[in-house]
Amino acid sequence: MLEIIFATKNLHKVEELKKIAPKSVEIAGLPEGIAIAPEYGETFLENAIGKAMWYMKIVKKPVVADDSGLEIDALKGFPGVFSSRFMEGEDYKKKMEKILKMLENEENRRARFVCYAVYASPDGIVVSAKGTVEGKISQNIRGSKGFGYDPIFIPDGYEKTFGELGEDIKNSISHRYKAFENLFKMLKNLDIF
Ligand code: ITT
Repeated sequence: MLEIIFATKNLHKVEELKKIAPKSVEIAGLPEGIAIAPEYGETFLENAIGKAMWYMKIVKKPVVADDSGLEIDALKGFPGVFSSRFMEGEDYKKKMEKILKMLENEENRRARFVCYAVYASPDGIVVSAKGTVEGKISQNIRGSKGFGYDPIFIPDGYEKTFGELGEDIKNSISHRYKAFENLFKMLKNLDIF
């Protein structure tokens, strides 16, 4: 059994990955009291590598990290890499209300969640994988399951938001599911577990 630390300060992500990861991998959270990784990259991939390397150097064990976000076509990809930092300190209800306001009268509601997952280990191996889920932004905030922008994102093929659909469906189609499925496949091919 390979133990991998999910190097994130977002506990919702850890809970999701515990359900997504193959049985042969045990996912643990970060120990408490570790300084938060700075996020200054311009792309998801730069940020994901930056987080994985930052935390791996501190815990000195294999880690995975992800950088993820919501890209809205009518807003030219915003909030994208700024999904977490947009209106920092405000709760997600306020952030979602602001986004719905920005999309008022906008017909094009196409959007996607993007996730870059990165594995890094002290022996110098770094592997990355990407996952996306296409969908659209709802007209209002719906549902209270999941986290972040889940209550305004309707994945293609469904009428409900991730906030309404719940974890079983989300974890079988999400950007995070696809990115980590790809990542674990690559790690297996490299005989890492
Ligand atoms: P770490 O950097 O510590 O991992 P974080 O939450 O700041 O935690 P990110 O920088 O990757 O992580 O920001 C991603 C943000 O994008 C996240 O806070 C949500 O607002 C949004 N997001 C990403 N995945 C999401 C998902 O599955 N459902 C809803 N919102 C999501």
